[in-house]
Amino acid sequence: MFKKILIANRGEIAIRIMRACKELGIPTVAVYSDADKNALHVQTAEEAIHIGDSSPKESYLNMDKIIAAAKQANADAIHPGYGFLSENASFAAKVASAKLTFIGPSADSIRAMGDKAESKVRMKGAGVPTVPGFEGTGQETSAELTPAVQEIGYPILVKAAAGGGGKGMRVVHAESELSEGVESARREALNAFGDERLLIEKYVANAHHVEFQVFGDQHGNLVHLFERECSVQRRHQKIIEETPSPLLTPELRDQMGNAAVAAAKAVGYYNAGTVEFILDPDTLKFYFLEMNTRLQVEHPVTEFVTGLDLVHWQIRVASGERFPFTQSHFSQRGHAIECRVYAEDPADGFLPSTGKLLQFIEPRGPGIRVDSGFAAGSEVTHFYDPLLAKLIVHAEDRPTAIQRMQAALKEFVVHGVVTNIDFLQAVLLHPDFVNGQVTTRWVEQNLESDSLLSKFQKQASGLHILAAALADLTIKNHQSKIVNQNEPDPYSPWKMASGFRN
Ligand code: MV4
Repeated sequence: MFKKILIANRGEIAIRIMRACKELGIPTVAVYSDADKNALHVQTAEEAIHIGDSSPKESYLNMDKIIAAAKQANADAIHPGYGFLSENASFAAKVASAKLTFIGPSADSIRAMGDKAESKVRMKGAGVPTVPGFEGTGQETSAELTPAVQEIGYPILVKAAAGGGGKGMRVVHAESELSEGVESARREALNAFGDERLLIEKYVANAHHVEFQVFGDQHGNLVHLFERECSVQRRHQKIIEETPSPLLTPELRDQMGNAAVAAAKAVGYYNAGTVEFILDPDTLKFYFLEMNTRLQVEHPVTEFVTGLDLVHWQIRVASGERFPFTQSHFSQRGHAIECRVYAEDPADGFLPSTGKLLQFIEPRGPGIRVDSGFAAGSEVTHFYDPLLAKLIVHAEDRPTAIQRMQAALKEFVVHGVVTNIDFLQAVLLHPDFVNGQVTTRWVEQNLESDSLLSKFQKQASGLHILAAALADLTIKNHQSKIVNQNEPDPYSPWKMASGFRN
């Protein structure tokens, strides 16, 4: 087993990984940028090494500085978390060349899945359903494309082969838009990825995003850990995730799970990964989209319903241990939902909100988990993702989980920055969500028709200023009494002030 692990990340995920290390008795090393010198992840680790200024390029994305820090601290493994270098095949390879263990899949698996054209060909070969379309050569002009596109039928989606996560995509509805759509997608792909290759697919409109967690060891054992429904998202940013998906039947779950395992095995996958599908709610046909070769933000819902600690096992299989469980060991117990609490303003175009957290009280109770990287007094800066916390609940069934989430969101007190908490409540209350009918375009469609946002427009910004001033006073009072800020204070003025916000 490893003697010491460096965590090449920040915020809630760094702290989540440190908890697993602590349980395994492995000391941890944090790395941090200028902006993070007082961050919680730095205080949570046994050791911390400063790696550069606040811009990610100079710190959390700097491979050489991170590897040097691991060497300096005498760590023998690096956990990349998600984002940053987690899906960078060169980083995984460099870590291995430095005689350190990358806690994740092989560099080859990362590379194979990073190229959407290559991965699609491999998936087809492995019998995994993919969206009808084509990839490859002969795409020089739209004249050459026209006959092939006619065969697929409009609407089509043009994607960058080097893309992923929705970057560089264009929907084309008719032949008259084809050349413009292809040319602009090609320019954008070249600009963003330095690679102008494109994929062309039938556009599956109004689909659900259903992904499967997979997990394997380095001895060929690989299972799936069921699905996560992630359709509540806006501009490719997920907002709410849950498991089980309200849409899947046991038969469909088996088919998709088997396809996910086949997809992972086709690239010799080990460690934690996620196979993304789109699911057409009318035909219940599903199609492979891409595989994310990392631990995902929303992994806690899977941990709740399967009882498996994914990070714990990531570390054990990375050290060469066998994964002792087979598929039949796992079942889904109850229902779990995750809400991403962002420091952003839904009433102002979801603009990120920065500042000092004057008050930060997380909900607690049976079936409630909060993964966060902040505490009262923490600074939210514009350098990093505005995710404040992940609020995850687990209950016996979906209606009870929704109620538990609503109650927990009501108890979550954040002052000093604007949050999306009221917006999350509005989604949870919406009949489309309650009925499990949300598709990937739902937030944008409902925001455009204004039914979700209208209640926030009225919320005058003056109230926030007043609230922040009051919170500042409260915090100073609390500090002088040395009150544990993790204990909700039943007499807090925030219990009353929160009435403003409804
Ligand atoms: C699609 C699609 C519809 N039809 N492909 C978005 C990100 C990338 N993973 C691929 N994506 C999509 N590919 C076809 N042929 C719709 C999406 C899509 C989407 C997929 C998953 C989650 C959210 C999404 C939001 C918009 C579009």
